[in-house]
Amino acid sequence: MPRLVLTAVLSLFTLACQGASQADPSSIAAAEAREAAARPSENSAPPSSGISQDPTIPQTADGAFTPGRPPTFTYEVIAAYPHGTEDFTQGLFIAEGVLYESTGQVGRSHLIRHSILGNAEEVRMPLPPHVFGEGSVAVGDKVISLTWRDGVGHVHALDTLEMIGEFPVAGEGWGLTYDGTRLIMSDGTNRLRFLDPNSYEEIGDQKIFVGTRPLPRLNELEWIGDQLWANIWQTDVLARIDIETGQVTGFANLSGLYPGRRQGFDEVLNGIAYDPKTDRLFVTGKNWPQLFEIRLTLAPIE
Ligand SMILES: [Ca+2]
Repeated sequence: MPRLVLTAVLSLFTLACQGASQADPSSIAAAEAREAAARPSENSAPPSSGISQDPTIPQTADGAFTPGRPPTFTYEVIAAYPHGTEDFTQGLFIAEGVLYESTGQVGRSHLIRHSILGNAEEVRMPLPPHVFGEGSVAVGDKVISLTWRDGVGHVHALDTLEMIGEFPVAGEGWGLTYDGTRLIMSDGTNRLRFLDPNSYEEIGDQKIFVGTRPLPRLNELEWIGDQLWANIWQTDVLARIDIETGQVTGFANLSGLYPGRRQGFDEVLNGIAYDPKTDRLFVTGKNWPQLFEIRLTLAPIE
């Protein structure tokens, strides 16, 4: 099958999802109340043991997604690169063709410039030893990074990765990406916040649903074309999101990508980086031994 450029796939998805149910405000409110009561917390015990699929994702017993629901992408591995098993991946992005990563855990959090694509020297810049690093993204000549529960975001120079500023963050910080106009951040719920890319102040938000059902645990983020892609914490599933409507417009199940047997619940898929200039897509997970270049293709619709 010829390679499908992601931007072309976007339009196919739009057509395929026209039959998806629309959100009803009353059912959304009830579902959100249930979700708030059961809100998980990243980096703590998972809601269930093992690596499982998110129960909010419509799925039949044989793993196929329910007809009429958002369609799925299949994946193909293009290349595999080494990834540090000490690196608790919280952010992954590409700037000027170079791959960057931010990692978590107190005392082990770093901002990393990777050499694995062969176009840069590796730099590992420690974050302050007391913080728990989270998502990150480049905006111009700066890198913006979040912390989990430290109430602060950091600004770094892209060329040196040195910290040059900070800003307050309300609540928890999880994933971060940039759509060219706004920073988009997740906090573990189904609510995404928009931040001004210069002042880092909140300028809006959007709640994410599959039909009428909230999709919580949104984690690392990536802006691809005109859609948002998100990891879903504690799953190997990516969600594609129309940020203007808040609706999920597709899923990519990357189960099977992790090489071998996982050691613990922390080792989940997290980290999406896309280079629009080369149409290359990279993913990895927390403490995964490998980072993958993959290609996503829209699965045939039954
Ligand atoms: Ca990303």
